[in-house]
Amino acid sequence: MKRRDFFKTAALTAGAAALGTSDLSAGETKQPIDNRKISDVAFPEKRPLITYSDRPPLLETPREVFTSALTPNDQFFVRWHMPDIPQYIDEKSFTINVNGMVKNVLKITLDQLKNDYEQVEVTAVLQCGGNSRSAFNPTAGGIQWGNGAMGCAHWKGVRLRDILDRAGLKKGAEWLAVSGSEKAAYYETPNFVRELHLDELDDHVIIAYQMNGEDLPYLNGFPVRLVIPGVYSDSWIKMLSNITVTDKYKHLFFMDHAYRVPDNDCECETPEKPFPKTKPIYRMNVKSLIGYPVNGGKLTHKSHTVVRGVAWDGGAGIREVQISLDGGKTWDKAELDDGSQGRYAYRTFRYSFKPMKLGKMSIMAKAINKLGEEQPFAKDVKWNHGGYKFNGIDEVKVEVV
Ligand SMILES: Nc1nc2c(c(=O)[nH]1)N[C@H]1C(S)=C(S)[C@@H](COP(=O)(O)O)O[C@H]1N2
Ligand SMILES: [Mo]
Repeated sequence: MKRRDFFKTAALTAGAAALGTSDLSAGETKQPIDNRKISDVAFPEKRPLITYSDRPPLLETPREVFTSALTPNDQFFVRWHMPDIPQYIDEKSFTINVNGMVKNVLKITLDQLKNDYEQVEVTAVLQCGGNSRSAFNPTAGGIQWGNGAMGCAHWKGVRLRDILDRAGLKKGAEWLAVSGSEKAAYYETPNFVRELHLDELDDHVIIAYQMNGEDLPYLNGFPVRLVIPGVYSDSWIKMLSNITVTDKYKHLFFMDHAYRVPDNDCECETPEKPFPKTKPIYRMNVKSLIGYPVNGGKLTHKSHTVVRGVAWDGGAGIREVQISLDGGKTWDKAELDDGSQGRYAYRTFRYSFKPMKLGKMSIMAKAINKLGEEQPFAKDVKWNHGGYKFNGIDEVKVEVV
């Protein structure tokens, strides 16, 4: 399909699916809502996914996809803030504009990006800070994501650092304001602009034009997006068209009001007593997800069963994944893949066992990273008003038949 026809088709085919409501009991954080219905219809370049809205497109990846180290592009989740995404991107005239406190203002075409700079690659997890938000009780504001507002891809592009070097930063330059090609729907609505401190940028931050060896899907930010390995994806700007270098943090709406947690040790608060000071969510905490079996799945009595899933963190790397078949009383080590995808990628795990007892059973997974940080039980995850950074121990309930 031509990119030009994109939204015409999308509007015709994608109806927002009705979603189940939360079944949490009062006062506890529990497992995120799982097993939501997959939409009957698909967006262009996507298979049918869990659909929260079609304008803007909000699509979640179902659990069973998380058995593999890379998430396929056509099943990769989608999140946009603004309903008005450009309907057409002209690859010949598209430019990334670098301006503000630079010696050379740049307008980088896609051809220049692919030919005039060193090309680099990284495998990295992209996870929304609100992933698994539906676990919070009382309900935290925002999209009530299950566990699939995340994915892992192999990205190819150019170091942001190399581009800034080419532009030449002026003395006093400290911040970058980055934005995509979409516009706010009404002029009172703030545009989606993110700010990054220059000290935060390491050599792993890239402007990517390829995802898993292909052009980025339109909904994942064609033609280029920012990739910030180890960090929640709110600043992984899609359809990246503008980078403005400044000397000051500008207190923009989406920086001051979204993607922040309480600035205390537990990063927690209560609805009655919000913590007054907040900080950006930034680096991802340690987490894992079981991809097989899924909730409600059936296992065959006494047959060889392999639990599979993925684990990740903010770049320290995964040391261990443990499995519990008795509700978290005892734990046993899972086998990990060789880690060759690097410290920002999913680490896949496997655990073999034979279910010897008929009836319902629980399977839990807990990841521990190389800093010794581990996932808490879901009920022990502390509440924050934005519903960010849920990383409770994962659990699926299955039946042995
Ligand atoms: N241009 C643009 N980039 C954006 C956003 C957006 O609304 N517009 N949303 C951000 C957020 S909050 C998330 S979770 C990720 C989602 O990336 P995906 O749609 O490729 O999964 O994009 C980020 N980059
Ligand atoms: Mo997000």
